[in-house]
Amino acid sequence: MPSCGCCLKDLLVEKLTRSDAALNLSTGDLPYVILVVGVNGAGKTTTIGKLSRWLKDGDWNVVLGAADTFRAAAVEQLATWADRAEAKIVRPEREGQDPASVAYQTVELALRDDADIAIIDTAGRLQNKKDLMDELGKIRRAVEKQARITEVLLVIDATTGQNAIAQAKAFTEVADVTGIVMTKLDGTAKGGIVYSLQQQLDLPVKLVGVGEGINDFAFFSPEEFAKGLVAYRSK
Ligand SMILES: Nc1nc2c(ncn2[C@@H]2O[C@H](COP(=O)(O)OP(=O)(O)OP(=O)(O)O)[C@@H](O)[C@H]2O)c(=O)[nH]1
Ligand SMILES: [Mg+2]
Repeated sequence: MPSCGCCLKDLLVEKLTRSDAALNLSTGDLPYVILVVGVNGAGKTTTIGKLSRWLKDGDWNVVLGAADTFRAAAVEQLATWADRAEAKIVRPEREGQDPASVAYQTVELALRDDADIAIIDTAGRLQNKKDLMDELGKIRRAVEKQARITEVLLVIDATTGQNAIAQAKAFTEVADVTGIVMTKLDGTAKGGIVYSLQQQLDLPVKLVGVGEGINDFAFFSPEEFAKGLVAYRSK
């Protein structure tokens, strides 16, 4: 392994650069459906808010689906983000409604409204809770009755450490994850796990979260990431 920071950075950039890192928004097969999954508190709802605003600013019409139906507060949190992002939202008709049916209704509204994108928020779930993990399969199947799923984004908190690998493995098995969102990279965590995720699981990191505000996200840049990581290691 080269010892100078500059060579190390270049090597990292080379290893981290992938052709499938962009969001899959060019097939023309509308509406694009994005399913957002992950463990509790990883940053799913916040990421959806940020992404929706960015899409709206790019003139995409977005519908959000509040398929986290267990807590009324979760629906309200998504509704607040929908307001900020000027997106429509499909709410459950009652607390505890089957999340798969909310997902179905979200795609239904997106089709009816000629929306470009439907983004479905899901409840946080631990990867070792079989029932909850199976529920993701049910949500997928409900969506696929009407549309293809374009992206399944797995949101991972950068402070998670090695457990991120176990999370990614388990979610990929049930939900066919297409990309990772690495949140909370604004904190002390430098997200060294990004490298392991890409290498061990062959999953691209697509987005990163760098704060709690609506603009605090970015598309993953191997260059920026490697710079930060190498600077951090050499401190
Ligand atoms: N610093 C920082 N905080 C973040 C980031 N993303 C989310 N958060 C915070 O993390 C906390 C949890 O975020 P949520 O978006 O509610 O996470 P969630 O995955 O939807 O949580 P559940 O629905 O409860 O599973 C909130 O306080 C967010 O403001 C980020 O990139 N940086
Ligand atoms: Mg949430």
